[in-house]
Amino acid sequence: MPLTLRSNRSTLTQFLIEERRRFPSASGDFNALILDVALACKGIAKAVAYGELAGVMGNHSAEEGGTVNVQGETQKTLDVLSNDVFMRRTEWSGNLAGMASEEMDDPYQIPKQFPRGNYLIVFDPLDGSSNIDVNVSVGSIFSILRAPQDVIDSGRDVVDTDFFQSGSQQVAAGYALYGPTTMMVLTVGGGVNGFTLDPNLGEFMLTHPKMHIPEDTHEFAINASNSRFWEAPVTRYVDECLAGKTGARGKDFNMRWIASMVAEAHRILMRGGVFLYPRDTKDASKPGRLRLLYEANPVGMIMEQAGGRASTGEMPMLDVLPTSLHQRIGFVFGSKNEVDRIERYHREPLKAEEKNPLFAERSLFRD
Ligand code: FDP
Repeated sequence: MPLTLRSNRSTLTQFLIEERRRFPSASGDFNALILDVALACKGIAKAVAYGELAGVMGNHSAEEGGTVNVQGETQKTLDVLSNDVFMRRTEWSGNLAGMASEEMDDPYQIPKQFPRGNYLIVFDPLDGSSNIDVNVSVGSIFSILRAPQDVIDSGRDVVDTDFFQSGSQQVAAGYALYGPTTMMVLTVGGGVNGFTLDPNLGEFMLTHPKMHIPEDTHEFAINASNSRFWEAPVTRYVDECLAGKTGARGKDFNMRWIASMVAEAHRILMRGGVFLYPRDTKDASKPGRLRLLYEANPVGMIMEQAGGRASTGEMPMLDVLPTSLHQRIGFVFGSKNEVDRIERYHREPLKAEEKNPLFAERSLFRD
């Protein structure tokens, strides 16, 4: 058992206070908000850890209010519970003007009995939750934006368009990962820092200061069962990785797919790699699977702040101007040189044989 009380690591609170000293005019509201989010994540971590013992596994029952969210996805009991924890822990403090979540169709209004503040929070309360029943690591992702000035001045209810800010306007972004240890990874600009939840103290302790993603990698992550729907530049990239030493890349690659984006993001932050959930032709109504506001933007900010990159495949993710609250988008992130390469493949004109992946020189379908 580690002697955590004698450790001289910073707590998340200490870290935030020390950061704030660099901005003497800061009110402290922002730090209070991050600490509320951290408390929400500790609560969700507990619920996830108790699992079946707490009776929180499986699908959310129709009797309790429905089973499908705005995305058309089956809600897990833990999705609904985590969403509730996030709302309850952050709505009361007077720091938020409104919030939006993967699990709610419309923006959530801060109840009248509470004061309204200067920030908006957007979150995915339990990313990777379709895997929760098989005990795979899942997490919560959040993005903090400034509320538009007229929202702050008037105190009016928030509407969808108030959240339509590009990722580059995020004030902070982070995720909690509920894995063998519970971690919180946070950027408030100026780098990325990782905190591990000390179960003895109930505090997030700074264990991974100044996280940095290696620029090169030999690991890629993609759901290969979608390969027949990929666009040619993605097929080209993956085929070259699969060809390994014998192909254009001249080195062997390893593939990973946890199917829990927050866990993949963490792996990439720790040791490099590239993740692709690209735009594809599987479903014309869905230009990508992942959501811009509460998945791609916060993870994108973390990647860029850690020296990696985040892209739609064609352009920097953080430059995209959102057009809807639950907008889906192709998402490529991780080691800088790989993401640059994938963007370059999207820009380069295609050779005839690359236009149809079935006939690509090297394709997953080739005998
Ligand atoms: P989930 O729906 O379980 O929350 O958020 C979308 C996501 O998980 C990502 O975390 C994950 O990478 C992806 O879906 C998994 O998609 P596939 O089922 O296509 O592998």
